[in-house]
Amino acid sequence: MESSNLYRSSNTRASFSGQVNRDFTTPHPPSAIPEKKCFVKVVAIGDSGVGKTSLIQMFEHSRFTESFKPTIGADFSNKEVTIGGKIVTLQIWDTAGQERYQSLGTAFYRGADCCLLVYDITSQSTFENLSQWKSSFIQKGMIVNPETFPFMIVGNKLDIAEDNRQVSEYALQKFCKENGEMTYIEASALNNLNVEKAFCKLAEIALKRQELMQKKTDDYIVQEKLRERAQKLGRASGAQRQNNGNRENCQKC
Ligand SMILES: Nc1nc2c(ncn2[C@@H]2O[C@H](COP(=O)(O)OP(=O)(O)O)[C@@H](O)[C@H]2O)c(=O)[nH]1
Ligand SMILES: [Mg+2]
Repeated sequence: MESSNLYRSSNTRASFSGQVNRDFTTPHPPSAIPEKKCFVKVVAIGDSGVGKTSLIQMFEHSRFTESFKPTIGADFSNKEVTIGGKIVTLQIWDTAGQERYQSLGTAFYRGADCCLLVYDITSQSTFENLSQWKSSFIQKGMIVNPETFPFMIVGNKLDIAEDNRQVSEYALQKFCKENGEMTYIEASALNNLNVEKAFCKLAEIALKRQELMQKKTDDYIVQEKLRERAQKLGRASGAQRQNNGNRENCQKC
C-alpha cells in the first residue's frame, strides 16, 4: 500500500458518449477558471485495454476490477488531493481508446492542464502508439506551448511484466528523453503500485506550470501598466512644453 497524504471529498461523475453539442464539453473553460485556482484537469489517453480506467478507479476508490468493460466516449470525476499543503481538485477524464470515439477528443481534451499517456508494458504496439496519441492530443486539445505541457507516461501492468514484458525500461526512458524529457513511471493498477505517485506527480508538475504561466501574465500586466504610465507622462510633459512655447511666443508678440 502506498503512503498517502490524500483524502477524498466530493466525487462527481459524468459520462458522455454521444454527439458533443451540449455545454458539458468544457466544464472549466480557461476563461472561467479563477486566477488562483487549485484545479487541475487531467486527461488519460492511450489504446483500449491498457488500463486507464483501472488506474483511475484504483486512484479514486482503491478498487480493481478484473473484467474489461470498455469505456464509452468519456467519463470524468473529481478527486481532491493535497499537494504541497494546497488542496487541489483533480478533474480526471477517462477517455475511450477506440477509434470510433476519437472524433470526440477535441471536446474532452480542451482545457486540459496535463495528460496521462498510458500504455501496457506487455504490449509493444500500445507503446508504439503513444506518439500518435500525444500528437493527436496536442492538435485536438489546441495545446498552447506543447513543449512545456506536462505529460506523464505510465507503463501499466507491471505486475505481469516479469514474464510478459515487451517494452523495456530503456525504451521507455529513450522515448521520454526524445520527447522533451517527459516524466514516466511504471505502475500496476492491479497491485496499486505507483498509481497515486503517477497522478500526484503529474498534478504537481501541472500546478507548477500554472503558477509559472500566471506569473508571466502578472509580469506582462505590470509591464503594460508601466508602459502606459510612461506614455501618459510623456504625453503630459510634451503638452507642457507646447504650452510653455505658446506662452513665450505670446510674450514676444
Ligand atoms: N494484470 C493487470 N491487468 C490490468 C491492470 N490494469 C488493468 N488491467 C486489466 O486490463 C483490462 C483493461 O483495463 P481497463 O482499465 O478497462 O483499460 P482501458 O481500456 O485502458 O480503460 C481489464 O481486464 C483490467 O482488469 C494491471 O495493472 N495489471
Ligand atoms: Mg476504459
